[in-house]
Amino acid sequence: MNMNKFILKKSVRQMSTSRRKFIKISALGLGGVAASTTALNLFGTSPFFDAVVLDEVAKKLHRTPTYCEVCFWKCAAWAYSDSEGNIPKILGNETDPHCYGRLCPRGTGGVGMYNDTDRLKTPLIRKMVDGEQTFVESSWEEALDLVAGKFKAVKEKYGSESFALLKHGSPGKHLEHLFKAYGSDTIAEPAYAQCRGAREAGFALTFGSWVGSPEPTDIRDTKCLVLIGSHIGENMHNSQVQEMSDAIDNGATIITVDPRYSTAASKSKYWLAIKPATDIALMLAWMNVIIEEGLYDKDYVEKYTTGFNELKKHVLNFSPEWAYGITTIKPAEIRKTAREMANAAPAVIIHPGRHVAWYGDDTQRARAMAILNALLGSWGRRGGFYFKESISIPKYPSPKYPQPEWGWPEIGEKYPLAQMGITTEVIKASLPSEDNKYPVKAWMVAGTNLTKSIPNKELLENAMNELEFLVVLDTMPMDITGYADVVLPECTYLERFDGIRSATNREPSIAVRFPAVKPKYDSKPGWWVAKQIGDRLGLNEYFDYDDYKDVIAWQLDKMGTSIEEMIKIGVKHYPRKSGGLYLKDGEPYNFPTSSGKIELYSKELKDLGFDPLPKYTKHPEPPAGFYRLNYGRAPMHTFSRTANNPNLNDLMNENNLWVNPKVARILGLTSGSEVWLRNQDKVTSTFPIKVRVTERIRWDSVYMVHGFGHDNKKLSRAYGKGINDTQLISKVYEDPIMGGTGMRGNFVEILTDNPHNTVES
Ligand SMILES: Nc1nc2c(c(=O)[nH]1)N[C@H]1C(S)=C(S)[C@@H](COP(=O)(O)OP(=O)(O)OC[C@H]3O[C@@H](n4cnc5c(=O)[nH]c(N)nc54)[C@H](O)[C@@H]3O)O[C@H]1N2
Ligand SMILES: Nc1nc2c(c(=O)[nH]1)N[C@H]1C(S)=C(S)[C@@H](COP(=O)(O)OP(=O)(O)OC[C@H]3O[C@@H](n4cnc5c(=O)[nH]c(N)nc54)[C@H](O)[C@@H]3O)O[C@H]1N2
Ligand code: SF4
Ligand SMILES: [Mo]
Repeated sequence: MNMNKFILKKSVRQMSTSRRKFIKISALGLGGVAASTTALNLFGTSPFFDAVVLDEVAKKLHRTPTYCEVCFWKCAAWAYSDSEGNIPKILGNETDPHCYGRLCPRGTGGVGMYNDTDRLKTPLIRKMVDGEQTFVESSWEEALDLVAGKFKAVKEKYGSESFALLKHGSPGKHLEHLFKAYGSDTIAEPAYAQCRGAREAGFALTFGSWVGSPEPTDIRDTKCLVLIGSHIGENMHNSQVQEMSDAIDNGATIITVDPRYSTAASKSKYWLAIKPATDIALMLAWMNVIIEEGLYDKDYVEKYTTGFNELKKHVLNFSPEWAYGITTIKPAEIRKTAREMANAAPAVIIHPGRHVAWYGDDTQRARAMAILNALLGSWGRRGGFYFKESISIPKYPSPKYPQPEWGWPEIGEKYPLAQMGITTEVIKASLPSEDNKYPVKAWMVAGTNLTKSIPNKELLENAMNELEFLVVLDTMPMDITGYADVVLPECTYLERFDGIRSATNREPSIAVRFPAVKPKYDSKPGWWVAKQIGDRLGLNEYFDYDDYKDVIAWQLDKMGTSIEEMIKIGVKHYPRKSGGLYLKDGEPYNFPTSSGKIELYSKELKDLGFDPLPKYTKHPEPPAGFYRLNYGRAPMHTFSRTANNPNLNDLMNENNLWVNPKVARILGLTSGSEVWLRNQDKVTSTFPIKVRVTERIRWDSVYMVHGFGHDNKKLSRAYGKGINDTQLISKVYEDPIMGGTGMRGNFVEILTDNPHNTVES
């Protein structure tokens, strides 16, 4: 035992001396590329999503209930498999409120995750071979023994708290259980500080509750949907896109505020091509009009809100004329759109957005959105926001977790209203320094490709260099795996059991994920990996089952159903228990804020030294010769995770740089020209990108789809295709309220000559 410990510590040290050369192994051969012809007519009358059409072939196949893992909307689906282990089709579950029986193009193409021959196939261990660091294939036994040994070593040397879990998606849940049992609550995910954290903080401050996922937006019944930088239609969150399509058919007014002519903008009555980073000014002017013209919902404001007088005073001078100078939106347009919203009220939605880590004042921007909704009385009203409900999944018996001495809340203590771990703070805590009270020494990374999802690559790489141990659990040889000491191959969602999905929606429902096929290669489910490590750490009591199926069976039984029933239905609905979907006329209602009211004026923010009412702050603008780097989603891809998916890569295999014709003329660019980008901190893109000249982007910005420009040659389809926006996001604007990392204040110049041909300083 002691000997073992000594060897472990020694190898930990050896690891840390020659750290951490990014391992690129030459590409494997191209796998069979499956074709997919999903209709992408997003808002048209013909089916824009894959409809539930069971052809003769599918009828002969075996169907298994699952929920999709291509993004985090988690649509319930049926995987159709044959006896040879092929999955010819995945279709939406008709009774599922997340998808209404139709998957988006990514969900349909999800089978590409299973078929991708570039997948991780066996555990890999970083070793020195002929003086070179390389990955050597290993057995699960060897890899898990090594990983468990590191868990023990870190615990003995520093305490369990020093082992961090950075995770996203389904595997994260299983590993979170392992980490908590082991004594570490040092846990974070990019879906908070890099995504929706600021929105949750802003809405919680105002209404007392998170927006959550799916957003409880009553889009199907709305009369007016206001999208502020939320590009539903390219952002393919399924039921939202379908409900928006229905709302358009029913004559709802769409108002889109976006510096880019998005798909949503093209379906809108009003497209407000706002100057980037000025949205708070627009919203203050809208409040000004709504209050000055008496268009707000007086009964609702009187009954349910507090701080109206302060708000009224605050917005008095923020006229549309004032906002015009800031936003470039004409005063008449501001007035007209404010009146449209008020006309539709309370069936109006100022959509809270989702990825809101933009400029650092993001919680305040979310507050402005929340306040507008409150003025129009849309929260708890038909066509506005409904009161969501879910059913809780019974907890499988397991001992109490030990209490760690510190964890994510302490690491993020600088940010008083952070409600989840802040990835970037965990990363900073991994840099050794005298005054680091919370030293992080090792990471497990599961289901998140940090090198693409976390801004400030230098910080990330420095932190990874300092780690004593880094283990990555992934399905694909993504960039992040190149930094690992041990890589563990997870099987895809189509090959495993996972936790029961409880939907927070108009009514509660659950969905299950059962394996449709056996795991390919030597890959294993995340639950199994967690249990194997747990057992090696003597935490057997926390993993008191042989198969995760037993856990699910136990939980389903407690919920009045069974594996047998769920195999047949996939989704089960439960009645609401919390009351109506909407407020009844004049119904007394206690909002879960400290005052019991919707807080237009936030005393909580005031007490913490922040602005109690949102105000506009000017943000830096691109210097001459530079353009603001804007990014977003494409309907057929999810972040970086689908770039190599054979089906989805077929639909789009690289990103383009949207450039306004004015800029193209000045720089002599035409559509298809290859350019490189260099940002304000002299970071140059590794790869080039093809230009797309289009009026759809303002002249002060350029735009690209996030998730391309992969560095790892093992991704045979995605390697070197397009530019990685994250690489160019070296400047981060921190949200002082909740620790979000604003990423939209980076500026790039466009290089027409290959900068990598010349000697760079
Ligand atoms: N520059 C920039 N940065 C961003 C964003 C942006 O738009 N631009 N968006 C932000 C937002 S909104 C979010 S939510 C985050 C998302 O950030 P991430 O969750 O990190 O997103 P992905 O790039 O999809 O990385 C997911 C990883 O999970 C792996 N994976 C997929 N399925 C499985 C599985 O079943 N098991 C395991 N173990 N691994 C799996 C994939 O191969 C991939 O490596 O990024 C944020 N960061
Ligand atoms: N197909 C697909 N769909 C997805 C995802 C995916 O990867 N692929 N990811 C999902 C996830 S996790 C998230 S968080 C959501 C994110 O999706 P959303 O929350 O809808 O959008 P964002 O990525 O924040 O914003 C992108 C839009 O903001 C605009 N924009 C940029 N700067 C400004 C500005 O200063 N003001 C305004 N008003 N607009 C601006 C851009 O032009 C672009 O149209 O998408 C989800 N849906
Ligand atoms: S929205 Fe699309 S990718 Fe996301 S879970 Fe649903 S089908 Fe899958
Ligand atoms: Mo996100």
